[in-house]
Amino acid sequence: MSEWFDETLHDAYHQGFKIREVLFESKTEHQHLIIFESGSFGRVMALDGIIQTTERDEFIYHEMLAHTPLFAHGNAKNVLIIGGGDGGLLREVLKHPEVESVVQVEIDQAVIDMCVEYLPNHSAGAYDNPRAEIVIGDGIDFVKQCSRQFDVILSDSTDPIGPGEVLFTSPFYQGIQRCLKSGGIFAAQNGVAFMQPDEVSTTHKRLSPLFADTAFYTAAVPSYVGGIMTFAWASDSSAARELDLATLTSRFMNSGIQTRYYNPALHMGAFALPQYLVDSL
Ligand code: AG3
Repeated sequence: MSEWFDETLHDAYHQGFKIREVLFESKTEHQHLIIFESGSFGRVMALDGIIQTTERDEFIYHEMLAHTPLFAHGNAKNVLIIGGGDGGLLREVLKHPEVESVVQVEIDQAVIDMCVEYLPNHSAGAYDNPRAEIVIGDGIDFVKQCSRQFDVILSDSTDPIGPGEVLFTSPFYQGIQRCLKSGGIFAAQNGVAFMQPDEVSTTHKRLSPLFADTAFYTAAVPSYVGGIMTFAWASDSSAARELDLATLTSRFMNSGIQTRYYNPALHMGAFALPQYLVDSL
């Protein structure tokens, strides 16, 4: 008899993964955590019944969330990551030689520990990198109180349900604004547009009073079902977002960073939105 993992993100539509073996399952201090071997996507990690990351397609999401803002910025020395306990985003950020320090604020120590153990290729040693500093705490408290400012801030949160909900609110975005250096860039996972259509319009409404430049870019991540995943983008200037292909290409080539999804042409194209999203802004 085989067991299936049925994702509970949407009310009347779901995706299922065959479970070959449960590697870890527990109720942590903050949420239900499961890591299992699937028949199709390699190892899979879910929180509160919602797929967070899979071995097979994580590169798409983590490369796009890290490299799009980092290459657009061009000289990010200090980076802040909110969430991202599986370590995949930290791994990609640390590939940038110009990055001197990364602070990662993750609410759930158990997610970090269990992903290091059962999804070791996600962090790939990143948590031992001397440029990384891990803070266990709630991202909203951190951005409200922090005395440091960052060149790039990345929100690698869960969906706006449970512990992740506050990371989509105006008070959180106000905290981001106070922690972002002038010319800095904020990027955040913002849901699958076709399935969670209100997320784009709500985030746009909340970010646009605070930042001169608010935009969205997209990538198709198979395990986030329903079409394109959106990433929110905010900055006090549109200069970084409007860079030309030649500049991005020379930054990418000079970095020596190897990618499997991201490249400069895709970076530029990712900001082109389908008309139903343009109309929803
Ligand atoms: N990022 C989670 C994205 C959740 C998406 N779910 C959805 N809308 N289908 C967190 C983990 C990746 N590091």
